[in-house]
Amino acid sequence: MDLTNKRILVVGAGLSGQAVCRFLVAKQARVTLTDTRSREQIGQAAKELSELGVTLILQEYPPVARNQYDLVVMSPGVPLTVPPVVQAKEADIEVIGELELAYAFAKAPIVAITGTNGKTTTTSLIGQLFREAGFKTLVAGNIGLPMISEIENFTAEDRVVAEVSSFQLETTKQFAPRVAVILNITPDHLDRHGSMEEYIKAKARVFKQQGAVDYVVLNYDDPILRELAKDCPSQVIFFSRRHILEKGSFIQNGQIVVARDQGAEIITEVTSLRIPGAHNLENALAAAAAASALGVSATNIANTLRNFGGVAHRLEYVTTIDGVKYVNDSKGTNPDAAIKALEAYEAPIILIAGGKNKGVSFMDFAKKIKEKVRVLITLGVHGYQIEEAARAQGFHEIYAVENYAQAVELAGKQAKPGEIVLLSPACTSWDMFRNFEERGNLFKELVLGMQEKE
Ligand code: UMA
Repeated sequence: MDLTNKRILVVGAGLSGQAVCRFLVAKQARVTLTDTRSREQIGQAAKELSELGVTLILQEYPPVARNQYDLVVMSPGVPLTVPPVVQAKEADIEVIGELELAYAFAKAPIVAITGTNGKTTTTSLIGQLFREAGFKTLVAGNIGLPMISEIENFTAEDRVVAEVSSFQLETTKQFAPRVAVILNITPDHLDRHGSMEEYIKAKARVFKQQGAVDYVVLNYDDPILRELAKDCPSQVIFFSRRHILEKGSFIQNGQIVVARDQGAEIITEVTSLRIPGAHNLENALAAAAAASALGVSATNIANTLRNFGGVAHRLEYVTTIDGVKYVNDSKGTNPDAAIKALEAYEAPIILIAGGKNKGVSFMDFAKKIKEKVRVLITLGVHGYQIEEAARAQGFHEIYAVENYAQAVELAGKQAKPGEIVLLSPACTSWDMFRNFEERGNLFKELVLGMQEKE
């Protein structure tokens, strides 16, 4: 892709848009960046990008007319219904996302991980699998580092492990990872995609352009994915927590097994994994299958699986105070993720939940609350919806609070030794915070502050 002197409009001045602008400037493109935020809101980056020669059009989108731009590059969080996209399509101007742009410059084989839940953990784990097997590895994408900012530093001998979201997949064209992984698909982001069907379609784009030499790793236990397997142009490798498979990764006699054409190999005992919960076992199975497909040995896989301690904000152990364990699962931004968090523990749970709902039902979450939770503390703009759903299930031990300081203090007072205080909001953080990291960090700070006061 020759970008020299190309007139390119970048939409969204967050992490993704800023990285795209820097890349395009380095490629001598003529770059315009637009965002609904103001220069002050964008801060230092706006100044730096201006100095690099990027034209900034802020607090409004520029009109996009025929022959005005050669390309539009979208940030994942900007819906494709915004005027610049609609106008670009009318004017026959190509619209892609950062992921597609990065793909055009990628030389290393890419493992792309998507799914409703478990993406970040699995991406980190696969990254660690390759690194510990001796590969120079880039771990990037939705996990927080835009792929475009590093992609050219990796050669055909290296590995790229990318967490990809349905938002990023919506704007792909040629994107064809060497290994695509779909962990699971349950309702999420329906406010953006409009329907479950459209959401599934977006996820399926991860393998649509693959060829016969590529692999797609799919969860055999997920009926949606078993169905999708029929449409894959690449070689399907299933993983399963419940079934023994002829080929793929699965559990047999308490051990993780990877079976390939060359035969089956025992990797390690399920009990040797440090990451808790059945869903993490699925993440480990998927990671083992993907790493094995790209040449990581059974011994190396076993060593990494035994070492891997998980990622921040995902069932992250914070501390124990007076026999009460505090766990930060701020990344539990949808009901399914929060259900999995609740399922990961045997002890009674004091749950802090709520935030901004993404247009999904809390009914199944409420059923799990009834089963696992002793006290529910709700907050955020849609906390009341979780409260209503829990009451409809006959659960009434609920307190609505206004902020995180109140939530943590109340949780500390309510919890008894042996119990768990879990932040797993089932909602995004976007009503109160910039992102789930900020929310999780505040939770951890408040918990550790409480410990200091002891
Ligand atoms: N904006 C507009 N118009 C709009 C909406 C947003 O101009 O209609 C502007 C905002 O004012 C802001 C910018 O767009 O300045 C934000 O862009 P963005 O939302 O794409 O966020 P980035 O900072 O670029 O981060 C994105 C991903 N964010 C989303 O997909 C929402 C990050 O994933 C990702 O880590 C980053 O690129 C690097 O690749 C975060 C996320 O929440 C973790 N992802 C969702 C999830 O995991 O559920 C999909």
